[in-house]
Amino acid sequence: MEKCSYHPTAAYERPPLKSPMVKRRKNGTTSSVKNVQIAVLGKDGVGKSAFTVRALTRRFIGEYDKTLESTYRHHVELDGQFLSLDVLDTAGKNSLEKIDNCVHTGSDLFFVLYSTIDRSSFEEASLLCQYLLKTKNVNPACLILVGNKSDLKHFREVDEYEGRLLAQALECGFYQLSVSEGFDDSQNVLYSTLRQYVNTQKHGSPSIRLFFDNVLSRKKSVA
Ligand SMILES: Nc1nc2c(ncn2[C@@H]2O[C@H](COP(=O)(O)OP(=O)(O)OP(=O)(O)O)[C@@H](O)[C@H]2O)c(=O)[nH]1
Ligand SMILES: [Mg+2]
Repeated sequence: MEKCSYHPTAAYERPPLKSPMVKRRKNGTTSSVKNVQIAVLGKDGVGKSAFTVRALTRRFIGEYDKTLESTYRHHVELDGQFLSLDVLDTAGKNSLEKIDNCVHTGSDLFFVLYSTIDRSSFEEASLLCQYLLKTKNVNPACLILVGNKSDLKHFREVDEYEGRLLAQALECGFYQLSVSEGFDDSQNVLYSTLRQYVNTQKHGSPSIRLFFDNVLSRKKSVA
């Protein structure tokens, strides 16, 4: 179901799309390619770059340039639908301008990360989510709260139920994981979200409540 290419490019310079994008299968049939713009947000150090690279390439790279903001272009085939992903891995201090930019450059999905060993990052994630939902009118179905670093149990400052409660209050998706422990949890978070997004686009928008009843009744924690 994955991957054809992996190209970090400069921040906010999302590559222009050729329209219409069509992919030819081996059997000669063609299928349109859907572009999905994704923004990864959260306080510095919560694991945004680690999550992005892990979900796209399975690799875990311990240290990243802290000021480097990158967009990764990646191609996947999911349930017969070709997707061209542009994943914006934000870096540095969050600002309203930066978040506005993510919205205005047309992000379809927002992953907001916090670290389970840093309560202030959870508070910042909460503010970020509220800003996206209330001020920027982002659909909660397009917002996913992710608690990272669940492997560091002895340093834990945010319990899983707190993340789940916040997500329920905001009606957004929620996962808790450890990016460092394996690639499958990060990929599950990405692909489950993409699958839901593509289905919603295909079959019309179900009610948000129905959507989150589905999401929240599935296994919430992949940790
Ligand atoms: N133990 C543990 N460490 C992690 C995990 N995820 C990321 N890290 C580490 O946390 C540190 C920060 O990760 P980054 O991916 O650079 O965080 P970031 O959010 O991109 O940080 P900025 O780009 O500075 O905003 C690195 O040392 C990672 O190796 C995890 O699940 N568990
Ligand atoms: Mg980073």
